[in-house]
Amino acid sequence: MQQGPVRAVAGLTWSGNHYKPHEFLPTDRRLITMCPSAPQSNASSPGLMTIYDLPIGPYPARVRIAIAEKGLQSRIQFVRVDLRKGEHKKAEFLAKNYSGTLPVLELEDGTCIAECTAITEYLDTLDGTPTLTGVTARERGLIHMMNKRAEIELLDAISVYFHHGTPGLGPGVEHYQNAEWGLHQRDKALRGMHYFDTVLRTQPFVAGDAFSMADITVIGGLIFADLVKLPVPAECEALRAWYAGIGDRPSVQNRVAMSD
Ligand code: GTS
Repeated sequence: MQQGPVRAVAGLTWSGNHYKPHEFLPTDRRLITMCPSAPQSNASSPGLMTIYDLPIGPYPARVRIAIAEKGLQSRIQFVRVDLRKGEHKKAEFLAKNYSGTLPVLELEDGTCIAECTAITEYLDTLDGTPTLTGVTARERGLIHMMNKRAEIELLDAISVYFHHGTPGLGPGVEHYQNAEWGLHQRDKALRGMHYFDTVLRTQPFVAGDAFSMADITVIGGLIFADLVKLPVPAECEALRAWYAGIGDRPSVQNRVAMSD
């Protein structure tokens, strides 16, 4: 695990416990793995944090949207991890996240926080004015309930479908697949879409009257649904309208480009 402050330096590649020079110039950062993107701020600014993720990933999207909603871009640098190469299952990455999943937030002191909900909670309370995870006990209870429901009934189900019911990340990474389980989870996700449609017929946002972490998780689910070509059923009109509207938020629109 990395010790001491993280510093993004153009032209350097992370090599386990230090940065080493690239053997070629990083003209196309998408070709460079486990490599920091250009820092969004002066690298010497206090509190610089690192997100290990993949720009187009649905789970990474959750944290990227939260970062933008909180206006924290200037305090984050991104390091790309290549899932198809299985970099997330290598010892170097597992030392940061035992579960071998993206994203991971690394603090300046080397502390690593995995799991989108935990990362979002951390970022949201960083400035003492949470806007995504609720303030009152009632808000927090409802947001966490709906967030977990969005994971179980939608996003995680689609993820299982991707990894089991489709070729997933490919034979080099997918060492066990159970197609029946994958298709079962795909059907669960479709039921989940109908559930969230019902919710959004009676309230503007997933956990009530305000945009929250729970909305972000449903967005992550629908981003993943797009990737695996699992369209929201036409009869889910409220969910489709909500998704169309929420897709206009700058945090959603700019999530992939955020690390360019
Ligand atoms: N419970 C985790 C969280 O909430 O952070 C799940 C994270 C997760 O599954 N992330 C995906 C991953 O690492 C990233 S992405 O598919 O959305 O890009 N998948 C790789 C794998 O092997 O599971």
